[in-house]
Amino acid sequence: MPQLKLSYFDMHGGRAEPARLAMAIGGIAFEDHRFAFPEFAEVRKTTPFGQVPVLHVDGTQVTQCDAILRYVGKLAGLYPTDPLQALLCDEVMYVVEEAGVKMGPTFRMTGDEQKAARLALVNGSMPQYLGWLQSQLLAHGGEYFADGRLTVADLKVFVDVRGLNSGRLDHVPTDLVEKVAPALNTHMQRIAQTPAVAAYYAQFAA
Ligand SMILES: N[C@@H](CCC(=O)N[C@@H](CS)C(=O)NCC(=O)O)C(=O)O
Repeated sequence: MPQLKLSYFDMHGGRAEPARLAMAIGGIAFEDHRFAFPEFAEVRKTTPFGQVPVLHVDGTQVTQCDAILRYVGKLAGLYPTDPLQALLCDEVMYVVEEAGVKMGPTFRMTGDEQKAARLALVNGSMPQYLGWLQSQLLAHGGEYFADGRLTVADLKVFVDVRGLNSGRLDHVPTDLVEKVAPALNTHMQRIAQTPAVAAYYAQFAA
């Protein structure tokens, strides 16, 4: 197994969290390099695009959260080997990532500008992508997004839905998911209760 070091903010969410979960579930040893927000200015000087997450694989640095997630998912046995199931998995991951890209600029806004930008998403693209995710989930049996089992796609959506529900995103109502795609909340709760996921978060409980 390669030496792995994953660098990201010290939070239970965001773009590296699905990869952390995948490695924890798969029992893949890795260095969990977490840093506080004020340290980001220094960390980003060491990354190719001034962005995180980055994964070091035997000392080689790689970027792009979904490429990282797919790679560690393969190591952890959480990425389909069947090409069609892998495609379904990738599709879900890209949809979540695209929604994150739309949300990204609003983190650099404040006040009325942020409110207007976030409400435009809440009333526009967010119900659309959440509704699509829900329909995909239901179309594939309602439990998992692909391969009839837990995959990295489930982890990606789990982290996203938990973030939307958390109240950490000002102007995004905490009941948005429940209103527009309640099956995603049921899915989120089921993933949270998966023994390996529950054990992962239990180790952080004070
Ligand atoms: N395409 C990259 C985007 C990474 C990204 O935007 N990361 C955010 C944190 S979640 C960041 O570093 N933002 C700082 C910036 O873009 O200046 C990926 O998929 O990993």
